[in-house]
Amino acid sequence: MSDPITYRFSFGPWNISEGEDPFGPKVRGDISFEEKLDLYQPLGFEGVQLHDDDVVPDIDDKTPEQVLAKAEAVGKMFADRGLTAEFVAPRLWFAPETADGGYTSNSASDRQYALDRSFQCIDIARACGTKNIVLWLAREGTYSRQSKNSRVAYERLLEALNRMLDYDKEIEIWIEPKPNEPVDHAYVPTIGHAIAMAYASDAPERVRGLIETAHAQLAGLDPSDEMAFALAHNKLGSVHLNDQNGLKFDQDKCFGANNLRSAFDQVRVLEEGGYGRNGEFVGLDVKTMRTQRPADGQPVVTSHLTNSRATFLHLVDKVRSFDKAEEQRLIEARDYEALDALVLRHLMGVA
Ligand code: XLS
Ligand code: MG
Repeated sequence: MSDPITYRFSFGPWNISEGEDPFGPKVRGDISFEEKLDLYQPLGFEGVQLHDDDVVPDIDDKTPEQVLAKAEAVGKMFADRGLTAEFVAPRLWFAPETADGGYTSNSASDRQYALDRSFQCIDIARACGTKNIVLWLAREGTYSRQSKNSRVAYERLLEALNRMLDYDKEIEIWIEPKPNEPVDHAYVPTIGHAIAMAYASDAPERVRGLIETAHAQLAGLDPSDEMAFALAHNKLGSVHLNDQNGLKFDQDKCFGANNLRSAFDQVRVLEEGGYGRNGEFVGLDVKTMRTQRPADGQPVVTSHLTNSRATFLHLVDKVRSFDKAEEQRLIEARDYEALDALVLRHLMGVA
């Protein structure tokens, strides 16, 4: 028996929010990037998930030298606080050049912008201390099927992947699939698509996936099976644990808040699959409710982060303390009703 895994946790600065949504403005006070970084360790987190412009704000208005200098300074801020940059993702959905997508845009100059921005993101990642690049392919898809040739789009995505892999031979790229939002249909909706892209690339060993619970649920899939599929291919770069109440907008609810059984299933697959043994982070991608007020004396809400982390750890205990002999007996007896009830009773803490 190998030693139990000690899990390390990460979140992104966007997970501490001021409550703005498409229907209303901020409801909580502003907080700077630096102040957010100060919160990580006390909350029990050591990994920082990043977008390129979280590291270097106003990136498009800066010279390459200014961009690098800023990224190095931010790397120092992490080191000073005992933090690790987990990954950097190019934000290819904000600039006017990405209105029609980045790598799959119909405009050649916009596709070039996306590639240049991705190369710059790689430089930023290296300068602030990580070799991991996440591609959440936000606008790589369509609102109207006739607007793009999807076969060509897949070729363009693969070419972009290969250009990045060639630009820096040490980076890893983790594709974060999501089926919709902001587009109607995205080109890489599931981990199966992402892993197919990895194998088709010029460096399959350097392309993996990042699975977000809610994204799998939005695709109508079981997040734990998606994670198991990636683990079986040794391609689970990271996870974004959260939850989702049905087929709605991407809610980023607290882990386990909507479906505790599904959260247990995910933790079980991760724990039993050895996730974390190679330094992988347990990443969260959770938002607090807009209604939530900060605790007394605090400028921001962080309880959604600590609650999600605590739920994960409680579920690790539940996985470790599950009656494996009884599980095996019920599997052999093909009594899956009893097996299901065993899980529920275990989660409820009743005999
Ligand atoms: C959005 C994504 C995003 C990524 C990072 O739905 O989850 O937050 O994790 O770009
Ligand atoms: Mg995410």
